[in-house]
Amino acid sequence: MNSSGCEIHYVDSHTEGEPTRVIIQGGPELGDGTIRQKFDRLRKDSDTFRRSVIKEPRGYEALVGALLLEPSESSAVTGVIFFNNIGYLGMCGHGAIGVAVTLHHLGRIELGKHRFETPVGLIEVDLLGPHEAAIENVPCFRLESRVTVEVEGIGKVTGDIAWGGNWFFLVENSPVPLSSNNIGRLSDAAGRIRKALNRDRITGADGAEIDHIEFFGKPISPQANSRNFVYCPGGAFDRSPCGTGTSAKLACLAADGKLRPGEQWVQESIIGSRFKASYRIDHSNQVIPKITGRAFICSKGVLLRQPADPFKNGIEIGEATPRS
Ligand code: PYC
Repeated sequence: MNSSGCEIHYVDSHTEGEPTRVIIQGGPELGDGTIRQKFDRLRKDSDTFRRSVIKEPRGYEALVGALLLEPSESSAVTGVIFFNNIGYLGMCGHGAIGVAVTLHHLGRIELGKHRFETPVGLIEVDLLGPHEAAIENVPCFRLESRVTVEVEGIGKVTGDIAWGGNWFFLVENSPVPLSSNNIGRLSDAAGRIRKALNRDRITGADGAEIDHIEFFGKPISPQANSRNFVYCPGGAFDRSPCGTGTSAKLACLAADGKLRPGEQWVQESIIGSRFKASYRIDHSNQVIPKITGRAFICSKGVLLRQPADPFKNGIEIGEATPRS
């Protein structure tokens, strides 16, 4: 290490507006094993890495990080762990599309089908062009339908609980009009709903926290079936239609018999960008969503963490200024 400290090499992209920072060099040493085991070690022993990459002054709230790692599955071209401003994501749909486009930009993969190993399982990625990829997600399902919760300042809110690679509470009729002028009000409503779910101990399977809230309404584009707003665990909103959120939606549509296998669903985001989505049923009768979207490279470079920098591990808003 010199006065520049450790160097972290990255490529930034956006997938339908939602940013992904792919770490291609300079991540922590996580030993051998599966991506799930490396994920557990990263969370337990090296969380300063996540904070320094995502939080200000090197990152920002909306950014999702993707740490590339050696996969344990021989069929996978890479292992990947996704993380955000407050923690880690089991899977990330927009992020997986961003990783595929980034690997192609770096000359590491050709167009065509590939597999990525994630902490929640293997996903299939079909790189359709330099700026477009389709991901086949892990099996997704609806856990419960029409769950009603009393929310402070809003009243009763009813939604479905579904797994799309992360846990979602899906509210069919948004309590606030779905306009990008209303991001503050939408975020406030979603935050209150998440608080009410926690208060009433309404969870995903095995007591898992429902950390994503998703609102739906009528789309603006005639080419879309629905518009959404997705509130992410750290308080940011998803600029894209959210890959795992769209997967959770497909699981609900399939459970309600409203979308057949192979039929297309176009999900519009709060900023008007779109994912094309469909699903198939696998041999064990599980819903396997496919999400197609575009990603573009925005920048690449090197993050520096100088040893003397009091904010080399990111700024914890609400915490006292660190002293050396
Ligand atoms: O695309 O799955 C997604 C996602 C999750 C959180 C932000 N984006």
